[in-house]
Amino acid sequence: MYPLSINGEQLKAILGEKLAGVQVVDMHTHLFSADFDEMLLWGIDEVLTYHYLIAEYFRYSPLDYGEFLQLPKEKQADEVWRTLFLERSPVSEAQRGVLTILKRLGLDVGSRSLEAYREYFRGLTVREQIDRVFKLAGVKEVVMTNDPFDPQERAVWQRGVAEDPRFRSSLRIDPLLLDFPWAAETLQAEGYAVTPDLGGASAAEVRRFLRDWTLKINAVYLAASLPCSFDPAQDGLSTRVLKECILPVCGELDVPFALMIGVKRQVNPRLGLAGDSVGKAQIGAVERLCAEYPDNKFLVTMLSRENQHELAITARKYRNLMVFGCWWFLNNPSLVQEITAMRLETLGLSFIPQHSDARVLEHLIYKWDHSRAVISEVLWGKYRDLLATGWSVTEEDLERDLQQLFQGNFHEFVGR
Ligand code: FIX
Ligand code: ZN
Repeated sequence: MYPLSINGEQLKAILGEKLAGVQVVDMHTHLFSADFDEMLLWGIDEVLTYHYLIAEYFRYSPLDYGEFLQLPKEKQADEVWRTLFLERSPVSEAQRGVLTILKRLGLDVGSRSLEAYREYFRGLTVREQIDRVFKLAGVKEVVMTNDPFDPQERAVWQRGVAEDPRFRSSLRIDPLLLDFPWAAETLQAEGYAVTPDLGGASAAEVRRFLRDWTLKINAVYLAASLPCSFDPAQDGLSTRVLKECILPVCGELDVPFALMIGVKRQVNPRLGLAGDSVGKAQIGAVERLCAEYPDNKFLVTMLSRENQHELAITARKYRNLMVFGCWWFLNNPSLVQEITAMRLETLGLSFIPQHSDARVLEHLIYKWDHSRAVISEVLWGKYRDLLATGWSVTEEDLERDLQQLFQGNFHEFVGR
């Protein structure tokens, strides 16, 4: 028997404390290290113009979409603040997130003074703010989304990026799968002999491109965000690129391929980034890849709530599949609770419970605060059930399990 076993009363407090103290690895964000200059978004105006909030702003505003999006950022932020915070109570998850950020930064949430919040940020440097936010959010490292098709980002890598161990890289290659002829033009311009129909030596050249970039940026995984119609059983350029280029390079370099499945891009293009939606995908696509490529590793998240159960079941069948995160429209407390409980019941501790998808530095604070609180409640319920059987749970057990969920599963799967 373990003399240090915790009883039910102690468990909640200890678990909350341990979870608050765990330094998480955030395996998918849209953040950048300070060396990427203005590509790293931070500050109150960026927080207020997050595309989640823009979508909610247009639920209430009659303003023309184009007119709004052409306003300077500060004016957009004024509009969002007035509409979503001053004229009604900010009860949505994205609205509440802004308040959590202000509170945790020590600002007076009750003052409702956007000017005072702006004043606070004016006094900071980005490097100071990175340190502060990582500390407040309890984040040890984040994985960036690095796009070799973006000329601005290519220029940064070409001039060289100073190593910051808090920022890991991932190679994001959506255009190769979604619009190969367009991607081929970029590759050609970069000196790879690729034709728009993937003819001749194109496949070998795409592989060379993927290899070069994976090694250049030291990517921990390759990734693509895919539509709900994604189906590698269909013939076509996309399937050829996946099977002849991406998966062979991932296999050769022993790097996982992350599939984020279930987006319906630009359902309302006038909303810009806020115009994407969700659709139910076919789990068969994931099953086939895991079965046909047993030596490849797949990190998978799906956007539709309806796909969550079958995705977890699929992970029971294939150990080369690691399920991660409650993505985007699923990152709401009620859904995180439901999905995390189902995953624990189905997969034990063998999944990655959450990623932030932060687009603005300060998002790390609210996304992780909110997720930690929900996941703590769910875990508490599970440990309580164990105690009820006579099983003992020690503080060391809790530390080990949390380490596995929030750091170890990712690190072991990517092997880096
Ligand atoms: O494709 C993705 O990585 C998505 O997460 C984003 O592009 C999306 O716009 C987002 O910010 C979701 O949180
Ligand atoms: Zn994302």
